[in-house]
Amino acid sequence: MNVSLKSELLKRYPGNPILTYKDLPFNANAVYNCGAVKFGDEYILVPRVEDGRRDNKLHIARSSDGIHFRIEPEPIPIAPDPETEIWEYHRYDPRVTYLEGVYYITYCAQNFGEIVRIGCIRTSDFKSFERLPFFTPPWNRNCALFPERIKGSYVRMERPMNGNMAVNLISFSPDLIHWGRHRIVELKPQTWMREKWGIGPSPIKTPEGWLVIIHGVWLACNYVYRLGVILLDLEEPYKVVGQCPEFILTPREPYERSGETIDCVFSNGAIPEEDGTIKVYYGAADTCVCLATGIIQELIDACR
Ligand code: BMA
Repeated sequence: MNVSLKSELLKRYPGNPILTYKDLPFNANAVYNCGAVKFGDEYILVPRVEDGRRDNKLHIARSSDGIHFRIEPEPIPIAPDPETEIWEYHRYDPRVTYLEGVYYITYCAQNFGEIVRIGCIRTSDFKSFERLPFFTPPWNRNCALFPERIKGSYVRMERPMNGNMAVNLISFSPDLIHWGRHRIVELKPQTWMREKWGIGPSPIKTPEGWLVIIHGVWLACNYVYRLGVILLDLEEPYKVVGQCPEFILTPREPYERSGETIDCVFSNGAIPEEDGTIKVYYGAADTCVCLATGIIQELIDACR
């Protein structure tokens, strides 16, 4: 692979950021990293909101054009884990997947002791939400479901951690409760993702493979978060069939370079459109929500 892109493949919406703490009807520190999905004619974002105590909650934001969003003042009501009755203190980085007629939201669930694992809720109307048992054991902070079963199994990509070591896995389940048959997803390491990488939004099915937007982390004076793209095999999704060696979005604008976390673009929500474009919603500097667009075929070609 010897791609040299003429420019980054994602193009920023000129009116960025599209959501900031000023759009919230209460005192808050930041709003960023949102899950995203089309619900009928409506665009729905599920942003991470840091309130005035800097506690993390998940909210719903709605839009008719995918650009101007109205955020609901109350966080999503999430019950304690049905088995352990543990109620996590912070919820963040939600990923929304439409699967067999239901919207699943996987998110980071973190308690006072800083233990972090994946929680999962589901909804069919974005008004009432049902909680599933904890989706992973501790320590895990990246998890997205695939939007359909593969060979009869539910599939997810996840990233358990061991200290600073992280490994990306594809796991399978017969029932969304018991997970196993883990397979490692191995990329060709690139400098810009040297420290670690992980899944962004849930995978998008294309005729040429599962298109997966990822984030990659490089340690300069601080961690620098960038976005990239890979293509996974449709039937055996632990096999990487394409990888764009270059990043597709890197922090350049002031709202990406300065904020709560400097030099950070991070995405966990994207919406493919019928005209072949994709809207990628990303958190900038862990402070605000931004939008970038791309052309799906260009992303696939860059992976090939
Ligand atoms: C990751 C996650 C993201 C965050 C990023 C940069 O580990 O916690 O929510 O945007 O770090 O701080």
